[in-house]
Amino acid sequence: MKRLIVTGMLLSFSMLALAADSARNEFTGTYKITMTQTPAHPYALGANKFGDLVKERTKGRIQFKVFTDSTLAKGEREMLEGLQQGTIDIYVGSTGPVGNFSPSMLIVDIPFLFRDNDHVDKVLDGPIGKQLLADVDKAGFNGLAFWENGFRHLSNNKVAARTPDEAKGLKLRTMENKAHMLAFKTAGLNPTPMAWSEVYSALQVGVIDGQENPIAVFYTSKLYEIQKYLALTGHVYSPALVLFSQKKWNRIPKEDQEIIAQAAVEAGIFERKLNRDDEEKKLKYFEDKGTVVVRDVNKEAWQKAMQPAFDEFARQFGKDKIDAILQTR
Ligand code: EAX
Repeated sequence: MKRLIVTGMLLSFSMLALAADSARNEFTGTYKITMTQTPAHPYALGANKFGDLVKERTKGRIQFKVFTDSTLAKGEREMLEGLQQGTIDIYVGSTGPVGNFSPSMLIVDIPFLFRDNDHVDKVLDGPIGKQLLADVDKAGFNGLAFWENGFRHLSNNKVAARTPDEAKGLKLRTMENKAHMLAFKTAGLNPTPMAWSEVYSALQVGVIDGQENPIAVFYTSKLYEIQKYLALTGHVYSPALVLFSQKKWNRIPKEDQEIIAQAAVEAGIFERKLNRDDEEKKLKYFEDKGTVVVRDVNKEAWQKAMQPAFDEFARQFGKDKIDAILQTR
């Protein structure tokens, strides 16, 4: 009798396991990746790669569709709100507005925090980056990987902007990021937050004088057509994130979650490399198109002018956290 019960239990256990197994292998899903950037931007090329890897490794059961140019939402804040509500599946975008949802993330957007790409990779791929990614959980996001937007430079139609003094009073579009806004305000500019999809036309009609973004964005969004000066300030490094809506994520079987998470990291290595390639070639291209690339920027002057903002956020986050980033080698 006892043996019968045990055999019966074993049988039903293995049947359960079998059922779970087949449910896993039958799981299908199509998810939309949304972004503000164009199909030529490394975000989009990285997202295509991400989708290819997932499709291949799930034998087509899980597929992604990429929606560029803010087609699913007006800006990155709206995309993040959509993730929380479950109306947007996947976000590929900057960390810029993420600090408004997951407060610890704001630390990466402090000006003059990262020295170079190598420093960036060590921090974001190390324990500090892992913790920041884990923290976004509380905001209703599932953080998959850090990609990159890049070091940001200042463009405008009025002055070379070698120093903040020269750029005084410029009406500058920024992201909805407290650290960026305070940094430009303390440096004497007039920061104006705005969704990316509105920036090109706002520059065209002169509602704003300038904007700040990495070289890849200046290139793929053709800002050289409408901006006279591009000053290579490199005032802040702008990471990018791949975030999944938790509402959607939680319905995906664990094995598939692992495939997706791994693919996001691999596609990120590809995306960062693309983003960093050919910067000098792109700068030459801007010059050919008539934009003055200001290479002799007085970086120390910019850093000094933004120091009060740095100190303010260093106080907020704690010296130990800032030092842990600065001292990463
Ligand atoms: O995430 O809004 C911006 O300036 C960002 O750099 C852009 O959307 C890329």
